Amino acid sequence: MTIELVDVSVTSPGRNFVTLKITTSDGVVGWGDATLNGRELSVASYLRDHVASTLIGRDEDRIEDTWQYLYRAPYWRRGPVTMAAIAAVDMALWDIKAKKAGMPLYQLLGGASRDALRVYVHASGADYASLHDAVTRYVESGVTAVRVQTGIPGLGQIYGVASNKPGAKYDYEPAKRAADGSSATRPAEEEWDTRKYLSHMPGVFARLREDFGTDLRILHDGHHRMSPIEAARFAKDIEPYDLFWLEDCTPGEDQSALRLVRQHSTTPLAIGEVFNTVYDYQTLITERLIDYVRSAVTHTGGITSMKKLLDFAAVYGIKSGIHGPTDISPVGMAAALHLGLAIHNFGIQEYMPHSETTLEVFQTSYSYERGYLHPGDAPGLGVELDESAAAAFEYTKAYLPVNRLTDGSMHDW
Ligand code: GCO
Ligand code: MG
Repeated sequence: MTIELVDVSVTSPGRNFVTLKITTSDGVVGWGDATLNGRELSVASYLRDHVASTLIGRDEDRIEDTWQYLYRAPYWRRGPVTMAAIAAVDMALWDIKAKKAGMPLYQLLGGASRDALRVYVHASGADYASLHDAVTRYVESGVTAVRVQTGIPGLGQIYGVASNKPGAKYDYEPAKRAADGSSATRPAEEEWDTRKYLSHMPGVFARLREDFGTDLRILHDGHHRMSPIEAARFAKDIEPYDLFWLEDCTPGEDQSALRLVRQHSTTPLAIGEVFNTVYDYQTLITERLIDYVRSAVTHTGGITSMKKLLDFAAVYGIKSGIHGPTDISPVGMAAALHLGLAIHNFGIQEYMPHSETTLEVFQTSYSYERGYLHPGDAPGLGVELDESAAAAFEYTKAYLPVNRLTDGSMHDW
């Protein structure tokens, strides 16, 4: 059979998502996630204007060949827009192949290597008391790993700290619409001071260890804000608190920065949510400068290339920590779950539950229970987009914030 229809939908059930639908000549439908937070329409155009017509008539079973065709055809390789577009096609084709086989996708990837995927969730608070409450709630619900982010005295709203609105069901949504809910015209601006952050955070980890003991896995995201020497010092200072990982301590472009961090500390390191190919990891993996690969399946070319990347990492004893914030759609999340269930070098899965509105539009068969996720046993990826429900939520532009240092200079957000 062949690919007959390729459709792109941009919908905003609570937040924006770009979803690819591929239909075969015998009517099998596959879904792919192409959401690139804050730059959604670029990927939608890439798929609609430059990819869709080239797929019509191709054999849907030739997944590797289609991946290579899309990677090589434009001449301009890599980059987040291109790799998110390729990822969406790749996911949709794996979805179709597994549906045709009548199996959940993880079976085609080698079958389950574990019963379920351990997740980490996001606990945050503007101050220690509210962070402590958030961690307590999660621990009581059975969660074994928490990512902790907290407000820094003297700074306003910062990355990773939820608004803590009463009744808020999910933790943190960094892409902002305008205050009245309509499309934003520009990013919000936040203020940052690395010195204040570096002097505050070790004390927070010390208190968490004291209050929650040694079993709890504690993770933290530096969101690319430290210089190499600042990160080296920080990773060394926090060693006694035994973090599961320190994520994105330095800017992602500079792979060699992590050499300096590694020379000074045994705090495990994770990086990669802004990466999009295996080449972004070449130095990091071959020199064993990291412990966890943080790429999203959605931003790294899909299941085909993520599987190769993680197999390469496995040779060096490096594990997965696949990106799973709310800006990865339920389709992208399902792809991460099937892959994570199948590979041997699974580390942990990030889990930030989608809002109820999102889950009315995407029907999912994956399930969460007491700190673990399972992709479910529906054939394929196990996620279907309800197109008529999706049509009610028009695209609404939202931007990720930007950061300025206290003297007004631009800094990494
Ligand atoms: C994470 C990430 C996210 C990103 C977001 C940007 O570790 O989950 O840092 O919170 O900020 O995905 O779109
Ligand atoms: Mg992160």
